Amino acid sequence: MGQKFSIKMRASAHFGKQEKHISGAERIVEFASVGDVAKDLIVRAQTHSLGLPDSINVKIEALDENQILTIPALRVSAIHVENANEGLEKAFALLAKVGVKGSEQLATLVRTMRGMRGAMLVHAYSLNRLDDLGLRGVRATFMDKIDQGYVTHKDHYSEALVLATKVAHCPAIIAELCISDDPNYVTGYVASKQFGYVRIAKMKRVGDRFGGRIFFVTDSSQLPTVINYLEHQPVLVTNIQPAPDFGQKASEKKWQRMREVLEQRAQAGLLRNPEVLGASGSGWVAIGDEKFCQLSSNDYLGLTTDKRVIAAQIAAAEEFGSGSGGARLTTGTRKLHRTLERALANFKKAEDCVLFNTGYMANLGIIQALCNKDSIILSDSLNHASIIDGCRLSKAEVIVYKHNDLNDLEAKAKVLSGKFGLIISDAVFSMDGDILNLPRFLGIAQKYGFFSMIDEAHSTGVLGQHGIGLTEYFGLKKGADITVGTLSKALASEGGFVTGSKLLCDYLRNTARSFIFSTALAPATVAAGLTALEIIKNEPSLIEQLQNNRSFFCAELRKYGFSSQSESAIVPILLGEEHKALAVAAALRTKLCLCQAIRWPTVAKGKARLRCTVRADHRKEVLAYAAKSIAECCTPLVCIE
Ligand code: WAQ
Ligand code: MG
Repeated sequence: MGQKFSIKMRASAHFGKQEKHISGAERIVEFASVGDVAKDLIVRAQTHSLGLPDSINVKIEALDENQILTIPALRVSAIHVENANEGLEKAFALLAKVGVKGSEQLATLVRTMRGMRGAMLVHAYSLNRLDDLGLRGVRATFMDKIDQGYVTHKDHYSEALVLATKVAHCPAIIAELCISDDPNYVTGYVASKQFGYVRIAKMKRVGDRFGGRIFFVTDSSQLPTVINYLEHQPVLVTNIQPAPDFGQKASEKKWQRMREVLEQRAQAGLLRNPEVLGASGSGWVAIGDEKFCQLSSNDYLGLTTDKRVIAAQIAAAEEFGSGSGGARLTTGTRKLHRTLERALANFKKAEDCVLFNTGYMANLGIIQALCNKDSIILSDSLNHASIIDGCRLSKAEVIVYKHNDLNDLEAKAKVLSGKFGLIISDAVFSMDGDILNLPRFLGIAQKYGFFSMIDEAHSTGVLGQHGIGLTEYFGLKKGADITVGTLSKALASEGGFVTGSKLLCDYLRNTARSFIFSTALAPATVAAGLTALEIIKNEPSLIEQLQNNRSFFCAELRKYGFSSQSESAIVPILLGEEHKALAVAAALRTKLCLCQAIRWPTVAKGKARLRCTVRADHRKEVLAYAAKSIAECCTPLVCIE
């Protein structure tokens, strides 16, 4: 064997004065391998999931052959535990065996391990920290395993076993405790010469950001020797055994990730478990034996319980059957589908219309059909998930602009002018209720040569004197190139649609995959939408009623100190923390108001809210009562608006 060299790699990224650690690794290799291994480590730095480094340090030094200690790896075992608490308990019990006692103190120490670069040296018996190196801690270096075949990816287990073996052989260190600082890596270990390297399946919950290492030192007078050994003594570890697993059967193990995700969501107040609602009527809904004021429905005009809509639905089912029995391009198209498409085109003052099965599928299908990997899409940061998913599916380059910030949009559009692409925005943002500045939006699309696309899910039947939507609201002659709408909100049925030029619609019927490969909407569903549309056309007073209710409700809320100003039917009350939103919603339940707490992933984490929706069929007394109840339920808490 020839002379050995140590190779160390450290990669980081700089943000102003701040340095972010990306990746670090070290090897001990023979001279002939230095080049290859250095290259592997650099590639590892360049491909780390934490991001691209802007600085990579590689240090190569010769080692004194006589100095190198070669030691066999600690013996390894693994413990399966159900959760992090049990894992820590098991870890503390093992440490107690070698005299490191005090579960509570240890638990506190563990929680303080955050942002550490090295290990804490802690007195084995008093549990006081001995080093004064703060977040830097003490780093064990100059170590590697023998016969490793230079794997470049990070292998948590074998790297940890090498370190643990070196540390366990340090004079005056009796044991080690390790929890990864990677929020997704929950397996940790305790190690000592006495009980070996014991992997513990869970030492923290997925998502927890703490992590670090503690080396337990028996004799504080030995501190200089300890630090010198850790920092300078080269160690090669032999006889690394494959990672022992946790004794779970493979058939069990594959389900583990699902359990963990649900567990973690539950802890964070993010687990969904929808309420089962009963009968509904004008502005109310039953849950069990009680009638609630319905403050969370998108049935903005209250037409889902309109007798005419329901009668049309029944008649269509009786005539055409309960389902359409085929896709639109095969055997699913009935006269009703075309009639509704023409009626919608007419209502939106467009040449043509294509029905989709949901608004979600409309966005998915349209965006994917229009754009490919050579296109660009400019998309508002708060656009609906269906738009985001459509963008992803299209493989286009997506440029997200600041929410409703058309200066930002214009700046970005200007740079990209000349490319083929699409600018997309919700017309009314579903969780904030704010409205797109359509004239300016269309102006930008026109000026820089992009398609304009808006999603009028929450403005159709709501905005403009006749409920036509944003174009009418702004008094424009011509709307966006591509206008998406839904039948499932003001139009009291279900399904999505797009209106625009005949060329656009012919193109989509031939290329939009979510249209082509879905069974056509059921005739009854189409008939309900068609009837609701006729009602809206004949009774614009419904929209006026909705708008009156909306301004009344906002004014009532303002009486209690809220800043509610919405122009749409959506009136959000921002609460921030997820548990807080859940608490207010629960309190409102006791007052017979049903108002949904909206949480991640529907809105950003920490931006949970009540999403109140006003309907045309809410009575004023009920809205006044609801506003008062909301104020009472929010009072013990602080709203962030
Ligand atoms: N010397 C001292 N402390 C270190 C060192 C080092 N060379 N490297 C890391 N640490 C400390 C530091 O505080 C880190 O924040 C913390 O340890 C965790 O480091 O069998 O991945 O690299 O599957 O995130 C355990 C493997 C994996 C269990 C541990 O540690 C298994 C891991 P990480
Ligand atoms: Mg780490």
